[in-house]
Amino acid sequence: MSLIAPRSQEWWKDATFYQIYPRSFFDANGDGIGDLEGVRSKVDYLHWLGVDAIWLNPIYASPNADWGYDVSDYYHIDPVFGGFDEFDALLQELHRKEMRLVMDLVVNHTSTEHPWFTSSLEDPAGPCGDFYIWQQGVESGPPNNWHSFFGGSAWEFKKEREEYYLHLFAAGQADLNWENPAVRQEVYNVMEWWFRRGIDGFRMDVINMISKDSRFPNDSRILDPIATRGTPYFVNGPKLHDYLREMRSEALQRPEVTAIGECPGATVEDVRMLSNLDRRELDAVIQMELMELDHGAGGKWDIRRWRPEELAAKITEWQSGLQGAAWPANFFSNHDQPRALSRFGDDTTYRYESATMLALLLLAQSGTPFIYYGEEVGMPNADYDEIGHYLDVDTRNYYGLRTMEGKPESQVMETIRYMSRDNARSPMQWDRSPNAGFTRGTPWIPMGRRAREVSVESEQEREPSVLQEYRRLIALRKEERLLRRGRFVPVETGNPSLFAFEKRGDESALLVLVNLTASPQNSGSNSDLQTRFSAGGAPPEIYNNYRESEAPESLAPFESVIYRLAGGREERNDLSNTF
Ligand code: ISL
Ligand code: CA
Repeated sequence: MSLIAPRSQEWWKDATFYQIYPRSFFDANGDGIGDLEGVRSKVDYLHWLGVDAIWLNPIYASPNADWGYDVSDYYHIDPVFGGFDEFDALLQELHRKEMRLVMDLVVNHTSTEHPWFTSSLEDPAGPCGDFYIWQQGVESGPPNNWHSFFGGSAWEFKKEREEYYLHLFAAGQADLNWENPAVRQEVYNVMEWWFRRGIDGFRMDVINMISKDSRFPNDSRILDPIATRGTPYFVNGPKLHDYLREMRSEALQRPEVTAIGECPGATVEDVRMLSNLDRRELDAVIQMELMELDHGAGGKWDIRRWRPEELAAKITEWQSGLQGAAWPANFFSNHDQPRALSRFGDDTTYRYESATMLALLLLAQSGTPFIYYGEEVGMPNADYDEIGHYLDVDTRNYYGLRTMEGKPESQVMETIRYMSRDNARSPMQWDRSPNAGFTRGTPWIPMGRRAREVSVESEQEREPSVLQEYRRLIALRKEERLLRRGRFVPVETGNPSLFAFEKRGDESALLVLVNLTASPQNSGSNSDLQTRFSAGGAPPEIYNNYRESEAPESLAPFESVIYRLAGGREERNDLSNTF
């Protein structure tokens, strides 16, 4: 049973989301590309799993410079995914099961094949002339030194206009000029059109980058040569809050829809403003700090080692920092990141243990959790060993730039095998048949290296399994309000490999205790943790990913436990359990 009543307000706060990269989920017609009919045929599975809402990556018409994040028509579905019949059927099927559908809204930029761009290019004095960010070059070079997220200058010259246009991402993704009210109106029209079609909200792509400093200053910081340049002038730009407030009043008045913003580079302070519970610009913010744990000074391709206590500290910082002020969106994986299991866990020896550890950490945090397709079966990185198998523009640009500079190919590939976005874009693994049951054709991107080993089928047969534990934890989260909304209180364990926190309410509390490592760990003496256990022995466990356990004295590799603590009187006046 879904927890969400139809049209209830703020349904997203108690919902567990599941993110679907439609190209890779399930191919119903055998052309090798996942499609809407494929998603529809798996709604029963998602319902069985217990998720309440789906976030679908872009399905709009697109030339695929960045797999759908370069939209050429917001009012059409890319025919490889199906048409409106298939879309409406999927939406209906989800709603029949009381599940919600959130779509991607990509309006920081459009494809350079969008008719607005063509018109802007060819007719500067026409209605779309000012739809994009056009600037004169400086001394026969680009207007400034900003660098695209995908490498190289963020400016592209067009001889038709004798000007450069800005692209914070690929050259095929031109940034829209939000200063122009006509652009903003077009965006609101798109939103309203999809709301009328019946969708339940948007996940808004890089929405914190829509306002640029229109003086376009050089970024004069001393930076690693491969780092993105210019961010202080377009991340959280001068008019961002004005635009979001206008968007709320023009396009987001319906109480039943949600607006979740993706905001790379946002700090706790930024998010306390952007999704402030009173200001309500955005309902929740997807921020990236946890994903930057293994980034060095040069950014994502400059990989650094991270320590378990840093992971714990980041979660603590965000859970505590947003408390009472803003609504968190929590995730460990998405289509832009390596698989969390391969990154923060151990995808070989302790695949089950570490995948369930991450499941518990995700689902025990307050806020809205997002599970990424395949995460629930413990899919590891795709780990392709040839550059030709990588189809992501960012990965290919990185390969091109670095090998051209003379960096050894083996080193470049090692980095790519760890960090490429394609690690998490390989097809969903359904069963043991060829192509793991994803398609009867040839998959658009190769199957992950270990596709035969891990699948929904094999995980459903085993007990316990990653999949069964996800299902159990999703159900537990529905029963236990404290998991969803309890007040987060960090607990000192005296051991940097052990992460513990309470989820407190007025009368009772849960205690979460997690071993973040592949070695057994003892819970320290004289710690905060011991005081929770001292009175009357260990409290009752309501979850443990191990069936036999010596917790709390000693935790096996990645062992993860939830205890129910008796309520302390001192909590009586604490009203903040509504996060
Ligand atoms: O994945 C990244 C770089 O490879 C991130 O910097 C990512 O680009 C950033 O988080 C913004 O992501 C979103 O917008 C991009 C798109 O490529 C991503 O897939 C999307 O999630 C541009 O639309
Ligand atoms: Ca297909």
